[in-house]
Amino acid sequence: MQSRVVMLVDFDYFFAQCEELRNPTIKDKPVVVGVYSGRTADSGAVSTSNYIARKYAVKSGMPLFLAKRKLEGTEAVFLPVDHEYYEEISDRIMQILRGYATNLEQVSVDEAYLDVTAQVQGNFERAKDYAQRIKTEVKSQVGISFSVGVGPNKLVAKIACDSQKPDGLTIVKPEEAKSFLAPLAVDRLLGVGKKTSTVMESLGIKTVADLAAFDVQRLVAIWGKILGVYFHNAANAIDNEPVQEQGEAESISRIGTLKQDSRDLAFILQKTEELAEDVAKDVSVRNLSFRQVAIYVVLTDLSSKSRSVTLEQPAKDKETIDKNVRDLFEKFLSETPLEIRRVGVKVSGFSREEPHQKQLTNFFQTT
Ligand code: TTP
Ligand code: CA
Repeated sequence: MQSRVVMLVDFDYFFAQCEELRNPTIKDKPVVVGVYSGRTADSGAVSTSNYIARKYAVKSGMPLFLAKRKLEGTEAVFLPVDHEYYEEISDRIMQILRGYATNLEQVSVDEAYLDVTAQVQGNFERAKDYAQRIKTEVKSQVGISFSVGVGPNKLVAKIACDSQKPDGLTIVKPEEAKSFLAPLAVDRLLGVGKKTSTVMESLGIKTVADLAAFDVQRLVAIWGKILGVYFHNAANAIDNEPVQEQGEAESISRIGTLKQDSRDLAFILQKTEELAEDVAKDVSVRNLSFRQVAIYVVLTDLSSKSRSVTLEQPAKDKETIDKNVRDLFEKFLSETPLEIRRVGVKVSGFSREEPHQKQLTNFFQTT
């Protein structure tokens, strides 16, 4: 049987890279993005940092005052998180990635699995060129670099990606997969947390190779059938989880910032039509129909508002989005004297429900 070709794409130092994109003059300095709790000027925690800051041992989750101390005497730049902006960048990249894959499964704001088996005809040499092409495309279109791991399944692709960052491209062919995992510590496998790895260590299992060689019946006796078999398979680089679209039953949206604050309907609609085009593309790629159209607005005083309308019939086309967005904005502008700074377009109420297959990863949320 032909092997699947699965990619895991993970954007490099994502929040900090977005900040560099917005302001390239900070690129050569340590950049730290953090959540400021507001109690004192320096209270809060580091979300992420660029690789220059990481040289000074700055880490995600570290208190900001500690990061400041480590970067003393440098020209370090500290910035507060701006999730909406990162989501906007993330959406643009995901949209590009989606065009390169049969299936795309977004796992977080900066990570997605792509099934590209058909696109590269199951060939891992081709997969390398293909991954390079996607990297070049995203870099030139959006300006963001990412690392990518390619393997015969999600498990191997993820670990391959983690092995070389930033701007990495790591290919693990099916016949290399088992030996690639063998020397790694067991806790590199998804689902093997601190508690599990301590028990495993007491059984003499330290590396993935140890786990692969361990009697599967004993694993089942200790962890039960589902987990025991999962551990055995994972250690042997076997993972049949499909790459599948997730969370699409909720909504599809795009947000953008106007070139200048405005109350001019035509000017605003120019932007929302761009956004609607992306939304409509996404809707069509996923073969959905929507029943609700909504707008999202950030005003000059930074307050945000949304308005929505329910359609009489499900629709799938851009014109329906445009028309309803226009109606919603006409009404909205008559209700506020303020200028608009950012706008969003959202559709929801999808009528085609995909059977929701239970994911093995769901078992691990609490470990
Ligand atoms: P990661 O992918 O873990 O990290 P990263 O993208 O910053 O760096 P790299 O992949 O190059 O190692 O996390 C993605 C984003 O999630 C990150 O940019 C910021 C956010 N994040 C937090 O807010 N808190 C955290 O503790 C971590 C680990 C990440
Ligand atoms: Ca990342």
